[in-house]
Amino acid sequence: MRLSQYFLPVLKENPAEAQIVSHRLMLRAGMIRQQAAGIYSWLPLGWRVLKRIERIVHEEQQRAGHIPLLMPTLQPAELWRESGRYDDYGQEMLRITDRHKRELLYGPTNEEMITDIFRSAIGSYRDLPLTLYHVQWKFRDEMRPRFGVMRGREFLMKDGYNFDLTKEAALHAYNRHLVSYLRTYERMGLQAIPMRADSGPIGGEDTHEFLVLADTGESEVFYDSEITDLRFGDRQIDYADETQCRAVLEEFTSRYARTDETHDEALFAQIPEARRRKARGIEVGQIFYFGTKYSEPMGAVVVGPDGSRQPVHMGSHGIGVSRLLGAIIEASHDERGIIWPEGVTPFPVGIVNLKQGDAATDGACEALYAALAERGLEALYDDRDERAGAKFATMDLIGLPWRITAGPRGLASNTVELTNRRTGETEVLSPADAVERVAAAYAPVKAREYPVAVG
Ligand code: P5A
Repeated sequence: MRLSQYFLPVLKENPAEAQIVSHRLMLRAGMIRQQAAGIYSWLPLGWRVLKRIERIVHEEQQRAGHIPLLMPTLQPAELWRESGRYDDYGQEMLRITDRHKRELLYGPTNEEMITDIFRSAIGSYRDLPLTLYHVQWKFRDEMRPRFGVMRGREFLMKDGYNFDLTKEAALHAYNRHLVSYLRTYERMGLQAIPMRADSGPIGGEDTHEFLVLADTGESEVFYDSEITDLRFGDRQIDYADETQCRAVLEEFTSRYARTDETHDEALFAQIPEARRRKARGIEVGQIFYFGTKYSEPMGAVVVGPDGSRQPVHMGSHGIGVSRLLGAIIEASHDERGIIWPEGVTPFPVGIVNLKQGDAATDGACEALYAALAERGLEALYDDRDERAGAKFATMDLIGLPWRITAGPRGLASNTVELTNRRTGETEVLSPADAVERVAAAYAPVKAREYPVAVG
């Protein structure tokens, strides 16, 4: 992408309405625009990152054997009356009446609708286990939408739902989700810690939230510092293997880690004092097992192996896809701007032309651009007629992990500069070597990809 032809409305001033750094930087980097309280347009740069994140979510869900579909944003009120949640959900639910006076709502979540889809098609235990998921916009009429995409009213969520014959099978689905989420967040450069939580309006006893530690987080958390040493890494997990999935759950949940809703001072006091931590975190996902809470009232039953009809055991599992942009920026920025982890960056590398209009420099930049594209790396090429300082400031603000700077002086000896956004280190290399270095930096990112048709 050539910057002269792109749409990147960066702001020079700090927007007054933004209280936290991620919100400020998303506005300044021209990623989002607020259209109403808690409702945003995703401008081209923000939309690219959103799509990167969504893609990783799809890949990891499908790696775990979960099946994508798409449900609508508007739902009929009747479904929610069947489960009893139409009244329970309260003011957070946006209720709509159509021209025929039919009651609709903008879905805050999809347990009822997926249960309806399931019961319309499945009647035998032979069709289980089944996990369906989608990535779709939700609406919650939050009392206090704030911090940009962190607490929006319209927000993008990945929500998945498992259907199993027994509680044991449904708990395996729970564990499988936990494993897939650990891998998902790490691919985004995040450490998200599973913590015992409260299930709220979704229901059930078993639930974990995934929290990214950050001072600006809305949740208060308590944990054993040892938990922050755990990494999922590149382990190969057989998602069908119950023992393997359970072992990961045990490893990541056996130490004390709870949100304030479930915090227990007496248990916490048993941890050696030096390891006790009280902090704040951003909730980027939550998994639930709620048994037959929806299947029973809604009649989602299957004929079991013994011929009896039984309600299926279910759970639901959510990732805050749009909130993740804010969480990643909170975790990865400096005073000059965003620092994207390589897994989610909108462009892998930027090219800065120090003398636009100089034939040799323009030619070298075009050649770099083409060589990177050949390696599957789409650069953002700053080909505007601007001062070098302004170009560097924009690149630093939007946070691409690598920058190649080309000017007449270096090119005279066939060199360019390659700068790492995180460390600030600059190497002087030939253009060909710079391309090789960038390609090598992205090799591990590409190695983690999983081929999927949807995403
Ligand atoms: C699980 C999937 C559910 O709704 N039903 C379907 C279950 N869980 S949840 O915890 O309530 O939401 C899942 C994740 O969505 C993100 N989230 C939000 N993101 C931005 N703005 C909001 N107002 C908002 N509310 C929830 C969180 O990351 C949450 O973990």
